[in-house]
Amino acid sequence: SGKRLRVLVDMDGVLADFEGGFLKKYRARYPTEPYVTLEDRRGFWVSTQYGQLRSDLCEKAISIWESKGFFIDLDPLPGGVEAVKEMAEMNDTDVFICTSPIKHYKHCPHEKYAWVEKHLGHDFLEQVILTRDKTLITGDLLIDDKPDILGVEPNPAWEHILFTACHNKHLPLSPQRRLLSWSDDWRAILDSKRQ
Ligand code: DGP
Repeated sequence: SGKRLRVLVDMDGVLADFEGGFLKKYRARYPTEPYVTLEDRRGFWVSTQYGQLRSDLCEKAISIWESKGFFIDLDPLPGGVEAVKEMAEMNDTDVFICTSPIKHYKHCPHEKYAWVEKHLGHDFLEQVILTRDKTLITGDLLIDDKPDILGVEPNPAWEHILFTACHNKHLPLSPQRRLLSWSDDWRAILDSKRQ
């Protein structure tokens, strides 16, 4: 017993397959241009790696996630929607989806809400937090695939659990605890934070 547990769950790369969706649409739109396989992905920023491949590919990469339909069309990652639903049903547990919209705001914020409604249901819209600075949000856990989550708050309330993704799986010395996938023991990680 004791106080309630608050879990913050990231969206892109944790619940929604941003990397797979990006590569599929990039290859469809630019079929003759070079690309980076998911096996060869390194570093969080897709545009940075594409820019290193050839400088003009940076803006071509950006054009993909700035397009209408990109975020709503993302497939759920295996087990994520089911895990979040189960978490939300647990005693003394509050779960929020904590996601940073891209600054090209024409489609992304709308489609993020639409994705949550489509995959988790209308009532789950109550749990959505859109912020560009996750350090401001208080919680016990933040499950996120970004290795470095920085912002204006130097000491965030949450413990960052690094969710494994194609771009971070080779990092040798991540200071964070990891969740390898939604088949990994996320229930034990939640239990470890309960009073
Ligand atoms: P989050 O996963 O909540 O930290 O949000 C990060 C967003 O940025 C997510 O939609 C993925 C997206 N993203 C990935 N690579 C790049 C990039 O190179 N540039 C920009 N602007 N956004 C990127």
